[in-house]
Amino acid sequence: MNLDPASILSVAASEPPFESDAADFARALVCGLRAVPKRVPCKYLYDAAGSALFERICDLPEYYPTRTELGLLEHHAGEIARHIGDDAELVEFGAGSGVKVRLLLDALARPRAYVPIDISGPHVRAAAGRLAADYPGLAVRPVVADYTRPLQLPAVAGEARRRVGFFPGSTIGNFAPDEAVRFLLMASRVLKGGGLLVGVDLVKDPAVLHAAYNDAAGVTAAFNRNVLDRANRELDADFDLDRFAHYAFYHPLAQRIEMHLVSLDRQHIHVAGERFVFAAGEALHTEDSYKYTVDGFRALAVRAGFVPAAVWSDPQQRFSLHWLESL
Ligand code: AVI
Repeated sequence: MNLDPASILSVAASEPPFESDAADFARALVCGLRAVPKRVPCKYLYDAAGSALFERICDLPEYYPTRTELGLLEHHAGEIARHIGDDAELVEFGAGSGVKVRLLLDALARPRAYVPIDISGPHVRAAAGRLAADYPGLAVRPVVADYTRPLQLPAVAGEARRRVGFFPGSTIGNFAPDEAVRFLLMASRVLKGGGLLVGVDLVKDPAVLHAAYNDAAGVTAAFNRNVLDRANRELDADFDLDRFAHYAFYHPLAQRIEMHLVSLDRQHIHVAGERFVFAAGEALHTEDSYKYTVDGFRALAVRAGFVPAAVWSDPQQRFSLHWLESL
């Protein structure tokens, strides 16, 4: 394997094999429909339509994580910047809309480079293009990759003193705890000598959590059902969306929201040429969203070799931002 930084960057900047294409989706969905209970990995919720619906979720009155995290970034930007230090290279796991990373970049002294990593080439290049236009002195180096897999990054930008990761939105909550440790182990390796700023949703009143995943406008339900629509569009499937109910609930012992699509009657479905039966009431499990206590998340980070150095949370203790050092 050629690990020359230039070649890594050029491989990573090409289109496939990293795009989550129809063949990947077909394999994952068929395999998940054969399983008991039926499931599909949550990353397939995010095609263009799913990503647009997720952006609408972020603005919903019931969905507190996005605005709470934005508030934390705004209020504590100076202190966060002091932890990160001058002349940093910022690596974002997932290419967001850019709103959150701009708050960080604006607070940092001489940020040298921004490296957004995302599985979607068009998405990461669009995010990179927008940032590059607004921050002329910043080296913007998008990487097309699945950051849940072992990751090789290009060498730290020439003038940067250390590499710092940014993983906002509590996306880490969509990993099971053991997967989260695996991700954090990889992150602590690529961020050695720097650190990671990570957003983590907190355990709280189940009624607040329930409302956040069962909004009155039905946007989360549409986001959930979109995975079936995507299968119809991409895999020649024949899901009838009206025969599946959005079902999201909080499991307090597991500390997670579970999201499912429940079949309203007995039905047969075809996906990629294969036939599947749903019993009335049978569920397709589409997502988990784990919630942590502050101490619980710090313990998880320690298992992955990080040193938890600071944490910020809102007065209602709904959301937390952790600064973890990788020595
Ligand atoms: C992206 N992720 C952190 C969201 C969450 O809250 O787990 C995805 C989401 N699913 C339903 N609503 C939002």
